[in-house]
Amino acid sequence: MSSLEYIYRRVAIARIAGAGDGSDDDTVTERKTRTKAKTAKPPLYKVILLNDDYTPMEFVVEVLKAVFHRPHAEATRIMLHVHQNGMGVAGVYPFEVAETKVRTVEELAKQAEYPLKCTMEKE
Ligand code: TYC
Repeated sequence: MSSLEYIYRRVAIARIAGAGDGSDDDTVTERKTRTKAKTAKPPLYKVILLNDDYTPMEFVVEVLKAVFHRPHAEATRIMLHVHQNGMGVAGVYPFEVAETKVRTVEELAKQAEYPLKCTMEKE
């Protein structure tokens, strides 16, 4: 008997025996069906601006507009929040984006010789 014939016979026997319908005694090995949709969820990081006594308010507003793409009114609101509360969230991003924004803010502040500081924190 060829191996193909052998397989056909096994299948025929299994059918007659009531298998071949996905039941446990089927000859086919099955993988567990995925029951939950696989949603990739990258961790997000808050970019936090810190208050200080020397960086001008207008400079912080311009940074929020240029680096964090905040409209003028929202940039002003965030800056005032930081001014009054000591710190505030400028934006929330995946790790590498947040890292780049922190570095950009620090570079702009350094160039302008202001002590503006910025950190990041996992959400
Ligand atoms: N406190 C600063 C001032 O009075 C303004 C300021 C706001 C500085 C937000 C930093 O992240 C900051 N000029």
